[in-house]
Amino acid sequence: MAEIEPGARLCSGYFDEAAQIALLRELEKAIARAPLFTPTMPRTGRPFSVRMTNCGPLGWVSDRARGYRYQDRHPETGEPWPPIPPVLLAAWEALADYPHPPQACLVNFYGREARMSLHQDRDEADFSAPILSVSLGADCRFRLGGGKRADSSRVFVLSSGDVMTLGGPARLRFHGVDRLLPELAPKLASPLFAEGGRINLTLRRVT
Ligand code: MD6
Ligand code: FE
Repeated sequence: MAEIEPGARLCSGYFDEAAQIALLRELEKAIARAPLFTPTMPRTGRPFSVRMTNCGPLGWVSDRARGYRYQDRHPETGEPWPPIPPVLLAAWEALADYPHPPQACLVNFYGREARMSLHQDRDEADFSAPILSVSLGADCRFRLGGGKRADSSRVFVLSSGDVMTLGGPARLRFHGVDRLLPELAPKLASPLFAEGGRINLTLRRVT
């Protein structure tokens, strides 16, 4: 586990290929129950370029009318979110250094053109827990900024199987995904990645 900035730790290749494939099978099942949806921005209603779903007791959603929030139901099916896959709970136990399990696992799916603009994750009531992020599929250019939007930022690559935690002094740093990188290595075999793409999972404490 490398500390890239105070509180920002990167564990490259934490999940080996077999573990990534096992996790993908779990996600295929979760997405069959809780389909990917396209969130929209508060006020403007502009669609995100990523599609999302969640696992766990709570899930993060956004739409024009009600903005960013956590809720216990899928916004389109009205069903509870499926459980967080046990391998992710184990990764949290191993790496989060926090005495309670995650309450939400946000699943972000990036098609080849998707990106995530610079943001802070601050819809949680408690910032003492880290956020743990898992990457699957295509590599991406990840940008880590500072505590203010205008602060300088650094860029590094996140690859399939990597786990990153943002905690402590890094918990509220701005960050985003500039773009996916060309897929050079063979893709992970999954209907989810039929046209390439990337999945990012973020485990969070909410309340
Ligand atoms: C992504 N990640 O990697 C977007 N948020 O696709 C995030 O927005 C993120 O990686 C909080 C903590 C870690 C993250
Ligand atoms: Fe984030």
